[in-house]
Amino acid sequence: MQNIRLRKIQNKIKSSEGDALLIVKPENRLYVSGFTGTSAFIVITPLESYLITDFRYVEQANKQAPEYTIVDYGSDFLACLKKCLTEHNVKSLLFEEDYITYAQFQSWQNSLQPIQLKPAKNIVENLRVVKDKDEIELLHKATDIAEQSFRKVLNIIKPGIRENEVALELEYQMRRLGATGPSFETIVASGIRSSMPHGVASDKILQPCEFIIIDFGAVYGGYHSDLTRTIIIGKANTEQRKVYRAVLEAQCKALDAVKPGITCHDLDDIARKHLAKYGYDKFFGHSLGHGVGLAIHEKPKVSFGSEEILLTGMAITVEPGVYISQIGGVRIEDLVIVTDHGCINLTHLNKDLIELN
Ligand SMILES: [Mn+2]
Repeated sequence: MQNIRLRKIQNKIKSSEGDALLIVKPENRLYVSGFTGTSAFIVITPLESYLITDFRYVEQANKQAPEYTIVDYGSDFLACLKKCLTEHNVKSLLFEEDYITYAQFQSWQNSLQPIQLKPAKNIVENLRVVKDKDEIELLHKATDIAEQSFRKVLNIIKPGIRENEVALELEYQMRRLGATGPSFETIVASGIRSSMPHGVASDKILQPCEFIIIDFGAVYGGYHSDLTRTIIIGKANTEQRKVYRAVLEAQCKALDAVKPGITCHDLDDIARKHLAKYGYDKFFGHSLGHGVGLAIHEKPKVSFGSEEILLTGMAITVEPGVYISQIGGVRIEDLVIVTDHGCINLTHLNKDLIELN
């Protein structure tokens, strides 16, 4: 796969204003090379590809990135980079403008003269947006791990335990099942805290009859899963049932509409309009979803302002929510892959309101 990706990048460089591309962003580096280490610089020219790293990673890079010439930069990375670029007659070097700090830019600009640095955006990200078969399999596995963990953790949720105990248990189970870590800081937001869409687990004690939003995911093979379920300990009251039903219906409507060709704006609008029927749209203050892959949030943006169009092979979340101060919040999130005629939902957990005894 990496060689196909590399050829595509090389074609992009040929039609760009640069002679080479420098990749530093970890997920882009992993995507184009297969290298999982935490420190390396990738240089791609239309004909060559280099992975420049230090002593710690040379052996690993040789194993993981066979498409690349591995270079140990010794003690001076910039001198090594300049030599490599000069040998290939590179006059302008594209760099990831949304990742490099101003300090790095200045230091590179000084050291690499007379080579010009050219800001570039989304060269690799635009390729990452459509997932191939291997990537979909990893997303599937990452989702399975999260779901199995959730089922186990449901058994320990009861009044008296703390939100962060639930989060810890989920993360422990995910690691046991092969995850390299959680996709992000696990959200367990109960009671009035559930009206904070991103309430990470706190030391709040779970109480009966409160909503508990649990938003979490596992990383597997570099790929992230992302799912949310809202549960309750004991029986939900009429208002809680109404909020839950509205969110679930909005989510199902949006899921039914996922297919190639629809704009992200229109998809978002379907869920939002449905919530409006209940008067809840004003409590849905975030986007419907986002792309997921090597990063937890990546293209496309599935939001009201987004004109991006869904394509077969995209991986997106569909996660409407309603958050009412003092009553609490509900969010339901699935991760789906866009297919030629609709989508495959990777998330299989039941979506009826879970009322724990
Ligand atoms: Mn999400």
